[in-house]
Amino acid sequence: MADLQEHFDRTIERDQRVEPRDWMPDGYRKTMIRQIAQHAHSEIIGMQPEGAWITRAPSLRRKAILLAKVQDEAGHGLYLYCAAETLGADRTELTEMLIEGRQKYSSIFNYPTLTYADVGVIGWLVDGAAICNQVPLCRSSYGPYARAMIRICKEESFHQRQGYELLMTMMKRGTEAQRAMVRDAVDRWWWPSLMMFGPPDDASPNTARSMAWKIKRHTNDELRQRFVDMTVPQAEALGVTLPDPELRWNPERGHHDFGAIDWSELQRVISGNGPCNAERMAVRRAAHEDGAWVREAAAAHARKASAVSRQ
Ligand code: FAQ
Repeated sequence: MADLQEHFDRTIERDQRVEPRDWMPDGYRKTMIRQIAQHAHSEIIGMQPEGAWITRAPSLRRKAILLAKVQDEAGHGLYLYCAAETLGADRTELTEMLIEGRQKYSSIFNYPTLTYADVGVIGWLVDGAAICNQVPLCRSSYGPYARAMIRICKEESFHQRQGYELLMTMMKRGTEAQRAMVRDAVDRWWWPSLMMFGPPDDASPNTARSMAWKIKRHTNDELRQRFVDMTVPQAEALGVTLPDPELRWNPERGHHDFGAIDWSELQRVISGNGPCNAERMAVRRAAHEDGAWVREAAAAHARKASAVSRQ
C-alpha cells in the first residue's frame, strides 16, 4: 500500500499522467469522477440555451454553424462520460444523479437566451471562459481527462470564434436595433460568465486538494482574472461596454481590477433556484424518458449480436 501511494505521489510530482489501471487514492478517484461528471453534464445541459435558436436562426449559414456547435457539445458530453467510465463510474448512474439533482452542472446554463445576440455572446463569453478554464486542464494529471481536453479545446476555440464573428457582424454591419440586442445580451451574460470559474479561492473547498493532485493547474480566481484580462480588449474591438463601472487597468498589478461579484447569486443558481433551472431539468428528464426505447433497442441489438458471435 505504501509502495502504491509512493508510486502515485511520484507520478504527480514528476508531472506524469495517472492512467485508468494505475492505483490512485479513493479521494483522487472521487474528485475526478465529480469534476468530469459535472463537466459532462454541463456540456449536455449546455446544448439547450443555444439549441432553442436552431429553428429560428436568421440564415441558412447561421443555422449550419449553430447546428455544428450544438452537435459538438453533445460530442464533448459523450466523450467526457467515457472518461468518467475509465474511473469505474457508470454512465446510467451519472445521468440519474443529474436528473435527480444529486450532481451539479455549470450555473451558466440556467440563464435564458432571449435574442439571437445571446447565441453570439454565449460563443464569445461562455466559450471564452470555458477555453480559459480548460486549456490548463489539457495538463491535468488524469490521462484520459487531459487527452479529452485537447480535442475539446480545439472545438471550443471554433465556438468562441463563431460567437465573436456573429457579434462583430451585428455591431459593425448591423442595424441600431441589432447593436442594442448585443449590448443587452452582454449586460446579461457578463457577471454569470465570471461566476463560471467557481467561488472565490477562500470559499472554494476543493481547490487546494485538486491543485496538490495537479487536477487543477490554477485557482478559480487566477483563471477569472485571466479571462477578464483577455476579454477587455476584445470588448473594445467589438465596441461594447462591459457592465462594470469599476473595471479598469491597474498598472501596478499588471491586471484589470473589476467590481465585486454577487456570490449570493451563484449560490442561488447552484442550489437550483436560477431563472431556468426547473426548465433545463424538465427538458433533460423528458429527453431521457423519450430516449428509453432507443436504449432498449440498442441493448437488444447488442444481446443479439453477441449471441450470434457465440454461435
Ligand atoms: N456552476 O471547490 P470548488 C462548458 C461547484 S463549460 C455550478 O471551487 P472545483 C462548455 C463545484 O463543482 C462549463 N457548480 O470546485 C460549453 C463544487 O461542487 P461540489 C463546464 C459550480 O471543482 C460552452 C462546489 O461548487 N466546465 O460546458 C460552479 O474545485 C457553451 C465548490 O466549488 C467545467 O466543468 C459553477 N459555476 O472548481 C458548453 C470545467 N463553480 O463539490 C455549451 C471543469 C463551482 O459541492 C455551451 N471543472 N461549482 O459538488 C472545473 O474546472 C472545476 O470543477 C470548477 C470548480 C472550476 C468549475
